[in-house]
Formats: sequence, C-alpha cells, structure tokens
Amino acid sequence: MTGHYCDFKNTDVILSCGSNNLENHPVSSKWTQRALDNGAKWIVVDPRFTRTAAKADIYCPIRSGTDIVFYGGMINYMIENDLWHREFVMAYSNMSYLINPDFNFDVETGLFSGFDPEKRKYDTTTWGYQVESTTEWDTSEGGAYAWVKGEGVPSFTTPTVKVPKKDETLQDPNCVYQIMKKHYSRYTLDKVCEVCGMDKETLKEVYDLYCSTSATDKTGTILYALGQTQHHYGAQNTRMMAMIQLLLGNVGNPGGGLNALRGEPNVQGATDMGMTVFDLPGYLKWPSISGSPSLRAWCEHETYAAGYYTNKPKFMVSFLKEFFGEHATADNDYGYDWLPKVPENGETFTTTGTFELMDQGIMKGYFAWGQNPAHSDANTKFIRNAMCNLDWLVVADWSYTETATFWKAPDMDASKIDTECYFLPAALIYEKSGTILNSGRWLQQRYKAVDPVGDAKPDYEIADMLRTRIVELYKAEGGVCPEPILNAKWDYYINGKIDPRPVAWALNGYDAKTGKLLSGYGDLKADGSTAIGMWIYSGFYNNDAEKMNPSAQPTGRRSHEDPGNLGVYPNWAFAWPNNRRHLYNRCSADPSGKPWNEKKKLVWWDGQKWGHYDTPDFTFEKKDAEGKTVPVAPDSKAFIMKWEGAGNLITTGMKDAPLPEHYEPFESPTHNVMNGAEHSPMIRFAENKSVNKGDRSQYPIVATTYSITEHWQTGGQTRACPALDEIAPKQFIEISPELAAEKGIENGDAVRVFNNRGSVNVHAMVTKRIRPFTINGETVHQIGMLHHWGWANIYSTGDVVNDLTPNVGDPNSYIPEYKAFLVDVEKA
Ligand SMILES: Nc1nc2c(c(=O)[nH]1)N[C@H]1C(S)=C(S)[C@@H](COP(=O)(O)OP(=O)(O)OC[C@H]3O[C@@H](n4cnc5c(=O)[nH]c(N)nc54)[C@H](O)[C@@H]3O)O[C@H]1N2
Ligand SMILES: Nc1nc2c(c(=O)[nH]1)N[C@H]1C(S)=C(S)[C@@H](COP(=O)(O)OP(=O)(O)OC[C@H]3O[C@@H](n4cnc5c(=O)[nH]c(N)nc54)[C@H](O)[C@@H]3O)O[C@H]1N2
Ligand SMILES: [Mo]
Repeated sequence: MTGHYCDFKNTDVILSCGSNNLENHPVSSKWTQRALDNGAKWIVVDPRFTRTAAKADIYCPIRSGTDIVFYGGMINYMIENDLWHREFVMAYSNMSYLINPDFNFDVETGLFSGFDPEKRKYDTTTWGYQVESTTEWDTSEGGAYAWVKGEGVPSFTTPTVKVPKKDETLQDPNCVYQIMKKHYSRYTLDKVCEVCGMDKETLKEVYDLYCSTSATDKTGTILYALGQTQHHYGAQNTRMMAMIQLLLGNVGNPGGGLNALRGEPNVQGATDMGMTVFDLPGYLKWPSISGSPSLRAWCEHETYAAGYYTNKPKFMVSFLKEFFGEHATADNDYGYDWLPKVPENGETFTTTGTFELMDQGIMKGYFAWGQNPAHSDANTKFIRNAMCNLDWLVVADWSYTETATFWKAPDMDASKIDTECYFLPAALIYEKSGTILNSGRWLQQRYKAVDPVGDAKPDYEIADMLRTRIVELYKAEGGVCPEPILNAKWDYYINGKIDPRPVAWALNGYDAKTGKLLSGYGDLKADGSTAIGMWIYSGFYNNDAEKMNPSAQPTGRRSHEDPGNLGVYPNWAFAWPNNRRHLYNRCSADPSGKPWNEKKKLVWWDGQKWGHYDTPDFTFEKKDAEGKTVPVAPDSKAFIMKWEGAGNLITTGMKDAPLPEHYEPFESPTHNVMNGAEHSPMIRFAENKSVNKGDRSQYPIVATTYSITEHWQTGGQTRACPALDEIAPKQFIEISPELAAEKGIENGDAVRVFNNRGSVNVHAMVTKRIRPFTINGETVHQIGMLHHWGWANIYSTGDVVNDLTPNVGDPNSYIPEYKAFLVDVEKA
C-alpha cells in the first residue's frame, strides 16, 4: 500500500477493483464513509454485485481475468481525450524517455521483443532506454561515494550512471508516450466491452468519472486485492493500476495512491521478512548461483547506479553482520558464502513447486507453520496426495487443520499412508506480545492479554527450542555443512529466556561495537560497524534509553495529533520506511515545490526550506561542509528508489512484459482477441502434469473464489466458533437465475461443481448479484464460490474448493490462478 486506511477520507473518487473491502476489511469502511460524507463518488468493478458494490455510485461488472483490458481501455481513453495530468506525468515519470529502437510488440504472436522460446524467458535489453551520456561514481575523498573506499567495505566495481535520452515534445516514435499510445490504441471501448463483458454506457461513465481525478485539485484512489493479484498475470494487473495512477497524477498525494488491502495479520510483515525463495528481509535479493555467487558479485548485480539503492552494500553488509555476528568479518566477506544460494531452477522451491518435489519423492519432510496448504493452495487433491510421500510432517497451529489431518480427508485411505505427523500447539495472538503490521505499513505494538492454554507456545519459543536442539545435534554429531548453522548469531534472550525485544533491537539495527540502537537506516555502514536484521524497519524501535520498554518506542506511540488534518497521525505507531505514511509524497507538490492542492498538502517548499506534514520521501535536507543541516532546493526526482528518479510507464523490472498486455486466463471461456497468444507466454508451472488443464468444450463456466466476513480463509480460526457457523453454516456458490434455469437448479439445492482436477458438493444461491456476460458475441456464465470449508474441524465442514483451482503461477510472484478457471455445474 502506498498510503493507508485513514487517507481514504481525502479522496474524491474511490475505485474498488478486485477488492471487496466492506466485506473483507470492514474497518476501512470507516474511512471510505468519511470520503462519501465529503461528497466522494465510488466505483466498484467486480464480477459480482458485492456488499461493497451495494454502496457504490457506479457498479460495473467484469469477467474475471480481464482487468488489463479494462485499464488498457482507460489509458486509450485518456490519451484520446487528453485526460491525463500532463504536467505531473512529464515531471515525475519516464513518459518522454526514448526506448531502444529494437523494442517491439508483435500482435500476431502476443510476444514482446527479446523472448527466448527455449528458456521461456525475456531478455529485457530492448525494453531499456537509449543513452544520452554516462558518468561514473565519485569515490575520491570528499566525493559522494567516498564510502566505497572505506576500510572493511567489500570491494566491487561501481556502476556506471546512464543518462537516458528524452524527447520532451513526445514526437519521437521511440518515446514512451508514442509506444504506449500505439500499444493501447487497440483497446477501444468496443473491444473492452467485448472482452470484459460490460456495457458501453457504464464503461464510459466509469472512465469519465475516474479520469476526472486528473484535475490538479482532485485525487482518486484505487483499492485492490485478490481480484487483481490471483491471476497468472497478477503482477501485471498491479502494475497497470500503478500506471493509471501515475498518468492521472494520483501518486503521492492525499486521497491518491495504489492501495492493496492486505490479508492475514501479519501478511505485510511476512512479505517484508522475505518469505519467498528469492527475497531476503527488506526486499534485498537472496544470493543466487547464477547472478551473485560472491559478495562482490552481489554488490555489482544489486547496487543501483543512482537513487537510494546505491546504498545496498550498506544494507547487505549490515544484514550479514546481524546474521553471523562476530563470525562475520571483512576477511570472510561477512559470512556471505554461508548463505544458501538460489539455484537456476529456484522456482522449484516456491510453494507450488514444493508439492511437485513431494510428488516426485524428492522432498521428504515438511513444516507447515501457521499455514494450511492442504486447503489454501491450488489443486489440493494433488497436494494431499503428494503429502502421502512425506516421511514426516510437522504442523504448528492453533487448530487441527486440513494439513494436520491430510490423511483424514474423505477420499484418503489412512492405512496406506506412512507419514509420521507431529502437531505443535501454537499460542494465540492474545497470548503473546510483539509487533504487527497493517496494510498501511504501520508497525504497532501488541501486548499479551493472557497466558497460552495448555502446552501451547509462542512461535518464537517453538523456533528457539527447535534451533537449540539442531545446534546441539550439530555439535554432538557434526553433519553436512555445519558453518551456516553454528555461525549464525542467536542471542535473543532476556534473563535466559527467548524474548521479542532483542529481536526488535536486531531488526531496528544497532552499532556493532556498542550495541546502541540506530536512529534509522541512514546510519547504516558497509564496513561492518553496524548490524541490522531488517533495514526498512529501522527507526521503529530506536529509543535506546528505554530498550526494555516497547511502549516507549515509536511502535508504542498512540498520539491523535494530526497536523494538516489529513489523517497522517505521524505519532501513532511507526510506518516503514522512516515513519513515512505516503510513499512518493514529493509528487504531492509540483516540480517547484508548490502543492498541487493547498488543501491536500503533505510537503511544500516555502522558498527557503521544505515544510512537511509527513516524512518527506526525498532528500530535503543535507549536511554542508561544516556539518550544518541545510535545505535541498526542489528538483524532479520524486522516485528515489528508481535509479532514473522517475516513475516507470515502460519498465525492464518485470519478467513478463514491459507494458501490461492482455492474455486470457489459463483456462478461458473464449479465445484471445487482443493478440495471438492465449495465456501469457511467461506462465509458470503450466507444463506440470498435475495441472490437468480443462478446456471450454468440457467446462464452459468461469468460476471465481472469494471470502465472506463471517469466516477467515481456511476456516481453522472461524469454523471452530459456533456463533459464526450459525450465521454462515454452509459453503455455497452464487449462480445467476439464467444459468440455474438452464441447469434445472433451484435456490438452496445441493449442486456439484467439477472439472479435471476435482469435484465438490456445495449449495446453490441463485441470485441476480451475478449475471451472464456477453463475451466476443457469445453468452458466458460465471459462478462465484466461497472457499472457507474443509473436512477438518468440529462444527461446520465441507468440501475443499481448491480441489478445483489450477496450480499455475505468475512469473513474478508465483501466485496461483484462484480467481479465474473453468468448471461445470450440475444438480447433486
Ligand atoms: N472476514 C474476512 N476478512 C478477510 C479474509 C477472510 O477470509 N475473511 N481474508 C483476508 C485475506 S488473507 C485477504 S488476502 C483479503 C482479501 O480481500 P479481497 O481481495 O477483498 O478478497 P476476495 O473476496 O478474495 O476478492 C475480492 C473480490 O474480487 C472479485 N474478483 C474475482 N475475480 C476478479 C477479477 O478478475 N477482476 C476483478 N476486478 N475482481 C475480481 C471477487 O468477486 C471479490 O469480490 O481479505 C482479508 N480479510
Ligand atoms: N481458492 C482460494 N484459495 C485461496 C484464496 C482465495 O481467495 N481463493 N486466498 C489465498 C490467500 S490470500 C491466503 S492469505 C491464503 C491463506 O492460506 P493459509 O495461511 O494456509 O490459511 P489460514 O486459514 O489463514 O491459515 C493460517 C493458519 O495459521 C493458524 N494461525 C493463526 N495464528 C497463528 C499463530 O500466531 N501461530 C501459528 N503457528 N499459527 C497461527 C490458523 O489457525 C490457521 O490454521 O489462502 C489462499 N487461498
Ligand atoms: Mo491473503
């Protein structure tokens, strides 16, 4: 999320697209309601008429999996009718930059330039800029990069800064504007309606209303979540929305931004911690065999030529210093070689890939820790069968989940399964203390309310017991590659007991000699003198005098003060990075530093210095030669995490496309009329036998899955609660009266939903909330399915809907396609 919930009140137009926030994030409604009270308008784009849609001014149905067409049409519409925010876009984006003349998109094949069909990978060179000139880092004494030559800093060849060529007149056929204009000229109003199944008048109304936010005194916010992300081009969906916000000038200012209403408490924290194969904590890259086999290679591969990521060696060395403590020295590259390296086939170790390894008998043991993959992952019938090949399984959870009891599924024969299963009871959130992050990136302190019941333990205690035993075993018996285990630092104890506070000190960062907490990540060094677990959190727990007291830390703050009255609340908890509530807030003012809208100002240049209500997201002051703090006059570098300092409309940063392009879902009810590829050429895992693709001649109905307020995800936490089961006792599908009539199904009937992967029995809710679409001239039916039920639990049980979903993935995030696949339905 670039903003936060309280900021919704500042918006003029809300576009909920792929998020049902009133249902799944009820607290957000407090702030969206304030916007409505101030006269804001609300648009909902969703295949179903949801509880959120019921509050909207315009409801616009969309066939699942076609959002890029909807947004591509919006870009075409705003270019044709000159509705984009020209001054903003020219100042803060790469709109005028010239792209490599060999850039190409071939409509016949649906491929961009650079595709290698054998490796199924893009070489992104032709997506990059033409170069005007180059400069080198000044590493001489007193130079901006003098730190590179410091003692203890790993040696690496510094990057060359390439200054991109531009054409401010936007006439050059290779400039981003011309390429984008041409690319989306195919996305006409009629095409959008044909592919997405919406009606043209409604669509035009939506475009007009949302594009009205390009006015300098207006902002629009996009609320999104799983409706956008759970597709094999989910990352491109997300990028598309970022482009729209950039074009309309809705980035960095109050009431704007791109806002992912996030999921599990604590999914934002989990993402930050680097829970995926390719990430270290704080979005640094895991070392890989091919790209960064040594610390020198990592620094050369990862360090940006310009912008804030020129500091990456400081983040990495300080991270290693925390990871390996006294064992990390300049001489041994701070223990870099002890970190495992991601192999060429790293995708194999993503969640989806893991179950293939289990199926092949390669992966023999599995830890499910606060996760219920036998229910929540795609193609669960395959998953539970793959789990039968495990020698051992450990589940650490609150309740006996489907994963803990995979051998008890109705279609399993327990007598044939040899897996040894262990269950470790985990303490509830109320039974332990620590911090938790919300969608707005705020770290907030949570206090323990009661002791855990029975043998249940906080996760950090379980982790500590496990780590202690493993180290004892290594010490006693030796073993393969002991150094990473034995040299890893683990000193998170107070009075001999594992405690979240020393973990907080490590995450915040400290002086490696004195242990004094750092004030923020600006203090980090690349010479081994600082240590940090999580550079982006630095500053969240920095009150060194009150180290033992979380409520005296920024995370414990609870002040209602709100200078500017924009809901910034700078002294309520701590937002990463650097207590910044709005990412890219430099964009809330024009290039000269004058706020676009005086009533919605976050930062402003008063002619002498910067004033601000939020922590500025740019270099607004610096130390002069005498060490005095002096203001830095305005420039246009508003995106300091990008080397070019500008928001990217065309990018080399994605694996599957420089510009979002429509591809059909893996299982689609129609053919792709936008280009010659059916699904994305970069889809992942589609070749695995387990996927068992079905086609529209067998299964003509589109299905999507989603949540309701009364239950939580796989239901382990809510189906054990009788009151909730009473309100929402059974799994149902939403089905239109038209499809129900065709299939002879009445409201409340038991029905069977099936495809090549599975078959589930549920109940039918016949409702006008879901309606048939006309797609490319033909009627296409869609159904909606809840996904909270399973065989485990004591009260409310049901079939697992993920028996139907395809285990194919996005090449950037590897998320499966839960939101659009094919099924058929019959009366059970
Ligand atoms: N009570 C409750 N709250 C929850 C959860 C819960 O289970 N219960 N889950 C939490 C978690 S982990 C998460 S991640 C969030 C999820 O929050 P949301 O993303 O809001 O959750 P969903 O209901 O899965 O999907 C949102 C909407 O996307 C629509 N949709 C489906 N396909 C498409 C499409 O292709 N395009 C568009 N535009 N829309 C589509 C669906 O009809 C649905 O209304 O909620 C969190 N909050
Ligand atoms: N078809 C379909 N499938 C989906 C989705 C969808 O929209 N459609 N949504 C996807 C999304 S967004 C998500 S986030 C996943 C969720 O997938 P999971 O994370 O597998 O599902 P949860 O039910 O949230 O499981 C979390 C488990 O953690 C346990 N737990 C809670 N707190 C703690 C704790 O402090 N410690 C420990 N050790 N355990 C704890 C809970 O009891 C629960 O069993 O599902 C995904 N699957
Ligand atoms: Mo989620």
